[in-house]
Amino acid sequence: MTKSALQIARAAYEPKVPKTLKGVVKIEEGQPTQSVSDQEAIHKLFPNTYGMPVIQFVESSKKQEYSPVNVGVILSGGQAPGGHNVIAGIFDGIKGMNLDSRLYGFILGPGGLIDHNYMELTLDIIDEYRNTGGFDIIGSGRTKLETKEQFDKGLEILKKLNISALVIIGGDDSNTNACILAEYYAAIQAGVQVIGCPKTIDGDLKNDMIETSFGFDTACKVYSEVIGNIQRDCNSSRKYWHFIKLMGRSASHIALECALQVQPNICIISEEVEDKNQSLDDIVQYIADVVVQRAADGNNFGTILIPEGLIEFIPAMKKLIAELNEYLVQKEDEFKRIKRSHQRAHIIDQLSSENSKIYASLPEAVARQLTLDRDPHGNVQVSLIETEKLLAEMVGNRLAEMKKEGKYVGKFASQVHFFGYEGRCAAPSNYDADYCYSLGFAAAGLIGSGKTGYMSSVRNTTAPAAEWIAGGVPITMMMNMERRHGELKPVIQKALVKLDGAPFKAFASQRDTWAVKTDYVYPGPIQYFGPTEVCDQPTKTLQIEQAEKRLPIHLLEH
Ligand code: FBP
Repeated sequence: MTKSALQIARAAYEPKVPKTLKGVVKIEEGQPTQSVSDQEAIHKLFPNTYGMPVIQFVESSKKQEYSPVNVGVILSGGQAPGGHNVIAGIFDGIKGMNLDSRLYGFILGPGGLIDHNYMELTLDIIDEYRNTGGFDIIGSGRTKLETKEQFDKGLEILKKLNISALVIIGGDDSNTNACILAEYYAAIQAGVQVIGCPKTIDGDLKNDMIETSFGFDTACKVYSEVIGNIQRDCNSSRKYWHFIKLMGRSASHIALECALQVQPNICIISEEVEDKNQSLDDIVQYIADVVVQRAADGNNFGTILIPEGLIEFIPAMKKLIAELNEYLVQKEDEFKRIKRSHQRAHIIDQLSSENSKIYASLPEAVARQLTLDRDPHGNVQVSLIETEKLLAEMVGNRLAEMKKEGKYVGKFASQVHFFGYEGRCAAPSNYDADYCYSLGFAAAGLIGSGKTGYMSSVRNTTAPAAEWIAGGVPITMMMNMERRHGELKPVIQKALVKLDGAPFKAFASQRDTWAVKTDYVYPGPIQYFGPTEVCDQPTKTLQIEQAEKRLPIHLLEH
């Protein structure tokens, strides 16, 4: 296989790890823990794995003997840079405990466990993938591991391969399921430990104990590089407004982090839109006003960051989508019989007056997407809505109205972009390479200590890697009860952008200046070799959050 010069050089990179993971290590257990809320209900559902202590690895003077262990690993959900290093960390960790230990990878996600599709990961394979992006070493998938039948089917292959520990690398849902699986295997005394690992570029799996999910750092750096390039382009030609949608599913962490890195003219934060009960019209007007203001200074260009999940956070759009879902599910046949060219008018006629007004105001293509692109349950697929095009078109229309009213004299031309897949498999930044390897190594340590129902954790990551704190957090500690598909279920709380959190406040305190001034920052590409301030910086979000823990907030805003 031909490799690039960077790939070859990068293969030799040795991830930096916490001091406490290097030599002889023992575990230190904290106090018993509680779930974030609904303690009684969660305790009842997890009698075997509830209340366990937080664990930290510390240096030890006494070398411990370990028996060989066979471990299985699964990559679950969307790709995130660093997954291969988690696997390398697990491999080196269990081999370090006993050279006869073995690692098996289940192919294409949780489905591989259920379908008994696996491969052994040997040193030559692991070496091929060290410090590389992607999940292609074993592939990933979105099958949900949640039923007893699946758990039992999985246990068959685990028993056959003599696997006594399974590491599930995934987001909040996959780790919730890892916790349920750990509890089930503990309850039936299956002899299989289950350990989770926090992955997702979206950055929404984090809490007091988990500082960040891996992949967020690299993905945001890739998007910020490209947005920076776009900003230089638009500051050079001075003729386009760029509408840039960024992945992140519901949460706006990626958009916020990129905004902190590049200082765009506008960044919309979905959580704020919901909190302020803003309508689509409010957002359009806000953007149009900034365009008008900049045009008055002769600046007919700019950048606007839009989080992927925006539509679902606009309360009025949510209501419209709910009514559309109901109508389309109930009257599907009637709707299908209507001529395509008459469908829009028909929907406008059927909806309540408030929703009908909003629907009528949407550009033709988006209105069509709302009624045609539906999932197998008949629901509108909100994620497919091209919000960047929707906003560009609506802002253009609004500006034309404002021009007629004599309120705007500039020129408006737009370009649209969507960045997501471009960053999910990038070669991990030094931060992600180090963080992931440490997470994997910590997972091996948890296995060696006989733990189950834990998520591997590495904290204090804004300090030099040697000072990072590695250990494990009971997954039940992150849980609460939430209504999902009409049923109350125990789940890990998803972390959305906190409007009273320091990263949002840092952004909010500067956005009005960024809107009118051209105050762009051009972060440039991720650097893998060079001075530490260039190569090893964590995200702005993490730096600001960690600083908040140390300083009173009013000192952070300036
Ligand atoms: P995970 O939550 O599984 O890590 O996936 C993140 C993500 O990249 C989201 O940002 C995005 O909405 C989604 O995956 C896209 O999914 P798919 O890969 O199935 O197109």
